[in-house]
Amino acid sequence: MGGYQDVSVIVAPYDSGHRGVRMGAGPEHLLGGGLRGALRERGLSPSIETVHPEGDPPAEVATAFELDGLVSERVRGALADGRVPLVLSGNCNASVGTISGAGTSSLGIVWFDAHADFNTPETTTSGFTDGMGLAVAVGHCWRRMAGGVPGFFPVPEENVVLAGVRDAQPAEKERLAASEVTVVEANRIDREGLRALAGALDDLKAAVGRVYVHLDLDVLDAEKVGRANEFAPRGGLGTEELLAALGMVSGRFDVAAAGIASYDPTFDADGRVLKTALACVGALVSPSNPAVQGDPRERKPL
Ligand SMILES: [Mn+2]
Repeated sequence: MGGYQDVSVIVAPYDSGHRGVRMGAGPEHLLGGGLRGALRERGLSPSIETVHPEGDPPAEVATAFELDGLVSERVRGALADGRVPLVLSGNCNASVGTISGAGTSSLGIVWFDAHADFNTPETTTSGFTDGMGLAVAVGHCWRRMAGGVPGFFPVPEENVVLAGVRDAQPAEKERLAASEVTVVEANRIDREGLRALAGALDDLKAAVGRVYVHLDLDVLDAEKVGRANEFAPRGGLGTEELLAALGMVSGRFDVAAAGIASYDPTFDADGRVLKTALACVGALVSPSNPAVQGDPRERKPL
């Protein structure tokens, strides 16, 4: 992250329009569980601001886009103040607000997720708006709603790297294959290690210098690390692997903004996901983090 002075933590503690419920409890659990301390240890003095939608009663789609608008304004304000925005949200679709606030011109997206979040209203079988976040970001659906988010403009498909996926639905796979999104599936990382991701990032680097980093915590291996939410499928990245991957991103790009989403503390009774998430924050906001640079995989040519 080049040139920033500090961090603005922007908190959107909602899941499907409901405050503090399920994954909506994640942001405040991260804050209460040591996120401030993790940032202060790095010499940062984070500002923390929580956004609240006013739409009443809450409605999944309307509230998601209302939150996007609020997040966009806070992100833009943070960047204007020379602070890098770190958005903690229940749902991944808050990323639409984050990229809007960061400005999508020459912005790449590096999206870590077990799921593709690439459904549209016409392909979803769950009806869960959260499964459409990346599709919205590249302009594939909910265009009028996204158009109401201040600063929104779709990110070109070719400027997106989706990593760690292992549970895409058939329709999503078809839509991804037909798109220019670069997918680095979890099973490919299993086989080839992080060099699969390195190649994708190098290609992205030829197109953009700044990225939004999206971290759905269910990209983590539910057995080896911990279960981030009820939707986490088998397999996934280990803690060191994810930290190394984030280091590869922050080593190549100016991280314009970052987001952490989909953390339901109910599934993390022993706090292992929390611990990993805090380490990830360090890797994202501090490229000199020795935990990242000291990883032997980072010293090998990838
Ligand atoms: Mn997701």
